[in-house]
Amino acid sequence: MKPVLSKISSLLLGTTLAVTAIHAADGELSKVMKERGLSEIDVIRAAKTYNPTGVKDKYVVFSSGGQSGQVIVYGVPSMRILKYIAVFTPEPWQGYGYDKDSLAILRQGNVRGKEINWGDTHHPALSEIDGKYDGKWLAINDKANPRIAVLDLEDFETKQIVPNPVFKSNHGGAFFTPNSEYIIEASQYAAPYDNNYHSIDDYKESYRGGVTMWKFDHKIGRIKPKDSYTIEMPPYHQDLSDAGKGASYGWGFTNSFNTEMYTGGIEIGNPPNEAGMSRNDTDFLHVYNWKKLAEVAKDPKNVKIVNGHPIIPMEVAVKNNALFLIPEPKSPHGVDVSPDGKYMIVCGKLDTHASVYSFEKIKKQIDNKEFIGKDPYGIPILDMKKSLHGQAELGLGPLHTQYSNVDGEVYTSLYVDSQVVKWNYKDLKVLDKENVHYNIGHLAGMEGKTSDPQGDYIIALNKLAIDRFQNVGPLHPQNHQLIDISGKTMDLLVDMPLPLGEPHQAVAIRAEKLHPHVRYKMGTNSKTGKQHIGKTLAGQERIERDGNHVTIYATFVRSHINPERITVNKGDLVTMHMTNLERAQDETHGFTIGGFDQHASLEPGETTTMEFVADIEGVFPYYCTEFCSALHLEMMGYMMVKDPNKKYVSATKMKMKTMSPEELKAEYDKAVAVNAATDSVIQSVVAFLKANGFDKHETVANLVTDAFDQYGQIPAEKKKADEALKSGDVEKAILHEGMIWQLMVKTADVGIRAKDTLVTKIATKQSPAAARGATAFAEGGCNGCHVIGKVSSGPDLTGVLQRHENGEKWVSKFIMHPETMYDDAYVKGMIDYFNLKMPDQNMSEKETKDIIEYLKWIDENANLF
Ligand code: RUQ
Ligand code: CUA
Repeated sequence: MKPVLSKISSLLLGTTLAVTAIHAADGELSKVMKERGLSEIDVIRAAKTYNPTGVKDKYVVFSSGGQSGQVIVYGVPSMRILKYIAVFTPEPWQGYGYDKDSLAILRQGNVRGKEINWGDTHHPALSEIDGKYDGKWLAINDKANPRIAVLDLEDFETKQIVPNPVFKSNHGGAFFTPNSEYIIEASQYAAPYDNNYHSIDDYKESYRGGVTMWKFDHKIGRIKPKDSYTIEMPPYHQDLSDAGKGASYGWGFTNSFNTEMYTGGIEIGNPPNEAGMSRNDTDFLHVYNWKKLAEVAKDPKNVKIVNGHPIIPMEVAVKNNALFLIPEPKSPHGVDVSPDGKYMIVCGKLDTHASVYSFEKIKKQIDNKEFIGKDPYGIPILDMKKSLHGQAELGLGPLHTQYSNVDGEVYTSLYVDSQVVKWNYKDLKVLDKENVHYNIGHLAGMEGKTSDPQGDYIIALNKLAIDRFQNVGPLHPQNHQLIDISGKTMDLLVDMPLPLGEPHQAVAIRAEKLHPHVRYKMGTNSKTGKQHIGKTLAGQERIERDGNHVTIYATFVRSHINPERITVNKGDLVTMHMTNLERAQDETHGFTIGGFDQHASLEPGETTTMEFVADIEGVFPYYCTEFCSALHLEMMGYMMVKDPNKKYVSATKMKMKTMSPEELKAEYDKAVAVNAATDSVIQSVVAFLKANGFDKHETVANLVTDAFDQYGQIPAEKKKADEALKSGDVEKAILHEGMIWQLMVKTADVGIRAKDTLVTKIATKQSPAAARGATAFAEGGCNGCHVIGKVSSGPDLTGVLQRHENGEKWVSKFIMHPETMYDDAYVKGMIDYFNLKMPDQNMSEKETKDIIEYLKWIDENANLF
């Protein structure tokens, strides 16, 4: 065997399985490699990122969705997309912006009373405790209409949008402070704080930059605008920010460009912005003590109120020794604080260096009031050289930096060179470079900006994809590339096309830190987390009319919507409260009424409301939009809108052949008999579950609860069937019996899943050999004919070792050389019965031995199959 194949196989299969599997893999693997033109290193990279079905990722990434106004969730290392979360943009799948409750969240983002239905998301941020991700909340900024949104990681939904009352754009947000006390939002393009016209000639006087510190309530996951404040800053274009931690806890850092305060005018013959804004050799890193300023802001004397929001004027911040500037190489981009908070790395797009600032050196100058001067607004300037730990020459266009688990080791993106550079910010040495395609912007490390970076991988978020993917027209997908950083040198593993927005930045968290739930407490408004006013339980469904306001309390459960007929008058305001009564995992129902631009997604236990004016006459089918069950298409009803000013004549009834009483009775008897038979299957499953202590296993117990949710509805249905029969309405009785059968099928469906799960939990543990045997049995195709516990296209193998004298030998021989035994009387009989011959599956002696062990394990657990 080729050594590389054994290496690959052990990667793919784990060492215990390697030896057996190699036999199968050797020929097959080289064949596939040849056919697909894959090199050995390709296969190793594939093995490093491949997740077999059911296997989950180690990290979860939250990426900004750029101009889509959404958040994209995917896994690492598989790079499989898990979800798009609606944030600033209506999103129909989640019903976001289409039902009343989510629309209320979207409308929180109105700017000056105007509806804004998109956003330019840049920087997602995960909440932190002690500088480490806690997996509770996610915040993200909208650069275009300066806003911050908060998402709850218990259900991955947007819960709050907060517009900035004074900024006209932002960029340097969202960034959490180390204990999620605040979320930092820095403005980008300086503009007047008020909403009035100010001539561009008054730029220096009337336009301002700034940093808003949004107070965050970590317990409930909401920004508290009333307790928040903004630090006024000069009309430089503030850019990215980061919060100090550890040694620099309490401080914030925001860099800037256009300290020239250039205002363009290309149309009147002035040189363009890009020339005027990059004229100076240096711009300013803003250093501010947010902790102190939070106290300062509490005294009304210290703030001025603009648009109802407190601003700390620059002179107040300066007087309190809480705002400073340090020169930084021109047009910088990222400022990234080290895990211990002692250093901040600033990269300048137009400079080949990364500048490593030392907080200790900065603090010393601040404490000694040692300044080289003041800017035009009176803010003290520190000496750049005295603030620097040092600079490292990295390459062209350095932008952003991420930290790793190795002390001093960092990764920086090089936009112009299209590279990631690995270097050491302590000794300032470059260690390795890796090419990416093309023009990388941000890069995302695994918890790479926390005080506990994990290393493992770096994701390159490239600005251009060019020729990497199938051409889908002039608008190309985005390209995220996964790089393995666990070795001495970097290794680019895989490309992922992202067909949405320009994802600026992404943050990655260990998957084990996330604990999302699978269902809501019954009747929850997911947007508020509280009980919904429209919560409706089974039996409480109703339609209420108050003047021309019709309120419907509806429930959803596989496979019907209650009510199924709604008649309203043209012009009525229709409020429909909908509760998904399901407890079963992933049993979401969707809801729409055609023609009214309405859609809702109802997760198990959720209640939501849609509201619209029924302003057109007609008949409007409504239905469940999620394929939720075998009778999903039947999950429908009609809304009929009548014009109150019109007279309607009912149609002449058609004459159709009806069934005779005898035929009806026969159908009824059949329905009852089928139900009795189905029920006995259910009872046998129930007996099995009880006998094997199902309630000791939580997942099984949950499934059984789901099953009994359905089963519990049967007595009421039976009562209706019997009443109908008694009153002579056999037709109706048949329909109720039919409903009983539906409920039984749903019960059995979940019940059998519960039984299978229970079997895996209580069966004796497989020996390594038996486990290998199970794999060989499945992969060798034995299960095509033999189903354990059942006679299928071949005999049941439970007890097969006991059926023959010298059973193990007999079975081994039969597996390895079946053709030599076709004349054996028993085998002959079987061939006749099944009309099939046991084929030679080319099992090796080792595999055969393992299969025998597997068969022994089956016999040990025969009672479970
Ligand atoms: S940015 S490519 Cu909007 Cu974060 Cu740097
Ligand atoms: Cu409910 Cu489809």
